[in-house]
Amino acid sequence: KPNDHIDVKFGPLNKGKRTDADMQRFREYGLGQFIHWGVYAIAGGEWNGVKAPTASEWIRVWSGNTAPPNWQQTYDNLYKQFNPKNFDAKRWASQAKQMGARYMIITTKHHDGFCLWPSKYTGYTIAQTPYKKDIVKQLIDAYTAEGIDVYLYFSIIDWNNKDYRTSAPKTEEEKESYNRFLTFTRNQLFELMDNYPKMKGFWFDGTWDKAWINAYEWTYQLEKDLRNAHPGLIIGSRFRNDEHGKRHFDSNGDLLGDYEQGWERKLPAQYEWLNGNDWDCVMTIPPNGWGYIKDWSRFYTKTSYDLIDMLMHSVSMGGNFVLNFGPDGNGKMHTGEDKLAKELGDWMKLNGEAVYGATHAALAPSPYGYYTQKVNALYLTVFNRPVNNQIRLKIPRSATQVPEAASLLANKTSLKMKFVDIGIDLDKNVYFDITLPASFMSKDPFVIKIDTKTGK
Ligand code: FHN
Repeated sequence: KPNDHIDVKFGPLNKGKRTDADMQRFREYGLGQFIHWGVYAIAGGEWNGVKAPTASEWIRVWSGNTAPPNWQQTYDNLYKQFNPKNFDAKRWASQAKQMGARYMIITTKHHDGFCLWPSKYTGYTIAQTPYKKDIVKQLIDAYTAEGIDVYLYFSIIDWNNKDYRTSAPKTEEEKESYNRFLTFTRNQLFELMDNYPKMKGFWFDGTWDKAWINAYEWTYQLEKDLRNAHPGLIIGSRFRNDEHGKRHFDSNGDLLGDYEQGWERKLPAQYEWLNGNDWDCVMTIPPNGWGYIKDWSRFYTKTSYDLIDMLMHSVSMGGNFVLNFGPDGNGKMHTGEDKLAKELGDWMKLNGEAVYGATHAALAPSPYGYYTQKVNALYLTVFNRPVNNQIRLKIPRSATQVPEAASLLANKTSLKMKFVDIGIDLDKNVYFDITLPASFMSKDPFVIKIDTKTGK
């Protein structure tokens, strides 16, 4: 936070954390699913066997000497082939449920401008494809029926709209054109909220262009209007900036929106960096690339171990972890995604209690893994099992929750736990040793549940 207070007129609509039930629900999701789906799925990151050196959903702007001739024209006509015969919204929703996701974010429109819903404000939509049916509606219905909340990803960048621009408009003509674009954007957002009243929030993207940044007064008003029209609506920090061009946080360091949305393919190393804000981490399975990628053999893809590590890292710091899926042009998930969803789901079935509704524990980071906490329970997800099988807890004397008993969360086996006087910093901390039975083996990270009671 800067020391000097700066005058900001177009900062957050409300400062401080939201305390309403919708936001509390968001805070407790723990695990989410992101889905990037659009006409780029037909290409799958390559064309005629040549792999594009870009993220798969950016393939339209594939340039250089590997790009096929007239590539953008080819891309812009792909929608005429979009006919995902294997798409079954209920199957996706059931898979997400099995995986343990509590919310899902769907790309209603990515940077290419193609809309997965039949928007009346453009002709570049699902209604113009051979498939025709409204995909957003099917997904909202199927996921909501599974108890999974749906959020709508919406890209402000729209390569298909001739009024969209990156640089600030200068001439009168440019200003008029950009105003048309702003009205178009606003219309689409209201259309989405009207069409799909069950949606819980917008996940905005592509808001870094100068033209959008300069429209701060207009975006400020739009945020107000969106929130008024849809009580409880959740919007992250990517939507807009203040009048000094500051994005995510205004010039005084105050969060713009309900949660911090800057953790894309990265995680905070320290809890303190987050300033107590709500946040989400969105993550790809390949190193980068959000849309369908046919060939996974050319790079490292994350394992379920990696994903559980990132999930627990996020939840231990009070955030949600959102795993991205990029289905193919026929509506099928990548087989690698199917496998990971199953593995993650199996783990969540045993250990989800340490995730849902759990949050940051005010303890020093553990060398064994990650702490999460609820009222009267502390959870330690162990990734680094000590060779002596003794898990040492270091509890500050100032802690309001005191350990009482320990068990393995997955099978309820109770574990021996005893207070130990290790002879150092006793004025500040108390130590407990939990013994893991030598016979207990686990190929996956495992969770120790520590029942706690209030008191000293
Ligand atoms: O450019 C996009 C990218 O394709 C993808 O949609 C991610 C998801 O967070 N967001 C943008 C980059 O920040």
